[in-house]
Amino acid sequence: MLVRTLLLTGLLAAAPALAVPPNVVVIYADDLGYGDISCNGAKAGLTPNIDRLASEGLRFTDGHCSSATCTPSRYAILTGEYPWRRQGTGVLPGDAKLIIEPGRTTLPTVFKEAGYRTGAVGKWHLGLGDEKLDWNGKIAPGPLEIGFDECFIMAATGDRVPCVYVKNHEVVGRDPADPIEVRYDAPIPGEPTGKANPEMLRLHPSHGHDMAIVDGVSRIGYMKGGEKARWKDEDMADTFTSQAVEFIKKNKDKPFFLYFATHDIHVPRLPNNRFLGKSGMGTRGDAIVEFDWSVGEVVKAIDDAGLKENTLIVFSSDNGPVVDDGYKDEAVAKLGSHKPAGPYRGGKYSKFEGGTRVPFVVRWPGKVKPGESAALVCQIDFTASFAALVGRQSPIPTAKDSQNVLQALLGADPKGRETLIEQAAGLAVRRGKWKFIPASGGRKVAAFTNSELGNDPEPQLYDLEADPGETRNVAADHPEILDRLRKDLAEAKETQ
Ligand code: NG6
Ligand code: CA
Repeated sequence: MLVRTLLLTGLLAAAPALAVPPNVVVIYADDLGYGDISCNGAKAGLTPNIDRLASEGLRFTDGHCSSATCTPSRYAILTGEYPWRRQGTGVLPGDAKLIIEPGRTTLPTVFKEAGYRTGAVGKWHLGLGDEKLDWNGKIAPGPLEIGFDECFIMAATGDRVPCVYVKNHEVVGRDPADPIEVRYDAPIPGEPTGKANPEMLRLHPSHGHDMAIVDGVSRIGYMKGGEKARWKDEDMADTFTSQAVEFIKKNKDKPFFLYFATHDIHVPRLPNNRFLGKSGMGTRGDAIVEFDWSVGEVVKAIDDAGLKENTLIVFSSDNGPVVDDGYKDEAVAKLGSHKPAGPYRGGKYSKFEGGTRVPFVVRWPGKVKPGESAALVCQIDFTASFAALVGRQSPIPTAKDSQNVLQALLGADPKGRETLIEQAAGLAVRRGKWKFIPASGGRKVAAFTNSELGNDPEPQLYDLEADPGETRNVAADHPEILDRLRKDLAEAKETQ
């Protein structure tokens, strides 16, 4: 251990002068729960590529996204700031403007300023453009204005319009003769909708999702035109994965940072035919198998390029799991004994651990010893931690919630953060084994998704060591601890 620590200290002290700085690849799943991968308890063989990655790396059992939905978690991972400090960081519509200010220090600018080539592939969901964006013109500001050298993305989610890809500043396959119109406030006259034309659908909504019909699936929001530019849901994983692989191949001779954010396993779950039936759990499970394939392809591209030893891969998810998220895809009926959140309570939208405790693996052969870590770490820490990795000296004032937990990410520190604020509809606090959820009104279970939200008129305190499933509220037995965590929350809120 001593030798290892010294080695790491030596490595880090020498970081600015590292002859070959490590590449960093973030593989970011959408809605993948803690228990959705075999190495975290799902049935054997469901996720062989992820399991291999985990067996070659460090698997965290207390790794978190900042929030129990997508946009805020993505805001946190890229800025290092708690999203609840800012208005407008909730789940965004597909025509929202960019919510990260250009010029600000971000996760990608940290790498860019250290001489890395930076790329974003996949789901964006942080807004594009400033006020009213013309999808037929230059799409900016966006990823390129906040630190990425190149991007190939979808604007928001698979279930939101516009259903097109954006490469750098342009819609891929745009056709001036068939302009794209996007709106969220009212239907576009003459265009079919899921609500008015259910006979046109191949996948029906279970709630919401009854607006524009694209590729036989009704979505959130309305769009018209851009027929040739529209994506095919079944090809999306192939498209994003090949873009990620191409980025790796193209940049194998220089240091690079790749942010690879898949659409899987978000709704609508329409995996490619070759994955259908592979999980035995319906299309939600098949989307996990498809996602695992994507992970395998990206890791293979890294290893085949001879970059295995010199690439740090982080694999995680943007929020906890949800089973029925708005389409009749039989996810609930075919779930069987599978536990998407593993031993944790709640999932997407929830203040219970299942909301933000997600799959979390770091692989860096030769530098990170394979194994398991119980350190408390959060994706919000990537900005400060990777700044330290690339030898950046100056603090990042705008990334004030990002802690340098590099030693924990590398396996040298078993503890990680002292405290963490978890966000769903409301906030919760972690300190070591303790979890505090302030008293909150509102429904206990979400109307459609059936997610346990974590609301309770009484304050809740859980001892996660004795009770990982948050079943016994021990607030009355530990007033002093309740007090301590209340103060932690108040202090975090006061930080400007
Ligand atoms: C909800 C959608 C859900 C999903 C979520 C965002 C309905 C009824 N539900 O509003 O399907 O899109 O937003 O998911 O429309 S996230 O992973 O991008 O945060
Ligand atoms: Ca998500």
